[in-house]
Amino acid sequence: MTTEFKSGFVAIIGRPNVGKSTLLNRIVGEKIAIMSDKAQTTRNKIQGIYTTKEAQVVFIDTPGVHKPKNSLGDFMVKSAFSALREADAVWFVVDASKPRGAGDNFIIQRLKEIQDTPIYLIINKVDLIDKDQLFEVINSYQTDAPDWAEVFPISATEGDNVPELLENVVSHLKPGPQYFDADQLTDHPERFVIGELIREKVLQLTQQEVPHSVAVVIDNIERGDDDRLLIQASIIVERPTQKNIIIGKQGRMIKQIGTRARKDIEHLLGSPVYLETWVKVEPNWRDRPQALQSLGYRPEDY
Ligand SMILES: Nc1nc2c(ncn2[C@@H]2O[C@H](COP(=O)(O)OP(=O)(O)OP(=O)(O)O)[C@@H](O)[C@H]2O)c(=O)[nH]1
Ligand SMILES: [Mg+2]
Repeated sequence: MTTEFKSGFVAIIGRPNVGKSTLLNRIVGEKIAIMSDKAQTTRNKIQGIYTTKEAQVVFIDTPGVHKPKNSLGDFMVKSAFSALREADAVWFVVDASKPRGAGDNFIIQRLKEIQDTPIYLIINKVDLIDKDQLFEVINSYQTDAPDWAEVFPISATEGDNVPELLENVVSHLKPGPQYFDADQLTDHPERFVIGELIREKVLQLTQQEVPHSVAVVIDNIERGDDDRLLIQASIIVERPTQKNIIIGKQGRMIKQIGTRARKDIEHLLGSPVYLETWVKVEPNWRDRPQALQSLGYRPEDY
């Protein structure tokens, strides 16, 4: 007897920095969504595709829900909530090492409006707490909350309980089509992932407002004579002072960003890469609709 193929969409939502993208990457087994210890790392919805012989799950990683301070932030939060509309199940991810806060409650209010879609409570970063604290953490999410379909304590970095979580979600899938090829890991083109990998290095190496003020555009990709891929990218910032920081003393910072990004891009593409970067100032781009549009933050993508 052959069993019918099953599929479905799972939205991953939560405050910034709780580990949503780390969880997505662990499930698909590749870095398709960038990660950092800075809040608001993810800016677009990113689909991560998990395929077996019997089933396909499309996970939708979303930007962390926060109080927007500019049009980019508005875009991010709207994108995050829009994923709920597409979902057959919702994973609400929280950080076990932080108390339930106003940000969690804001999302929970929205989750309470959802009907007929199972909502999982995923308590991430359990590696950071003592085992005997877990009960209290779980308890703190029981009042004034939806009826959780499942509660899963996990560690996205260590992998604890992630296979069990995945198995659980697959077991609840309904019969459905295979939306993507079995070897496809994300809905975004390579060009997007390459730009994100460069932005990840900026996030990891810079502080305060700089990481938030940066966007990356891939201007050109071509195969060189020596079989290396030549990739030309622009790093966009908002102010000349930020440009100086990105370039660094004697160009040391931009060199470090480039070296680290190149390694990741070579891993992604399986090809040697020559990466050329320019830093450009576009004042106030995070509040200019046209700039947002051209940098890939498009409301029609909600
Ligand atoms: N100790 C520990 N750290 C984790 C775990 N999961 C994620 N992190 C760390 O938490 C930080 C944030 O991870 P991300 O995956 O970027 O978080 P996010 O929820 O996608 O954040 P935004 O995109 O800003 O919404 C990174 O420094 C991760 O290494 C975990 O299970 N344990
Ligand atoms: Mg993220």
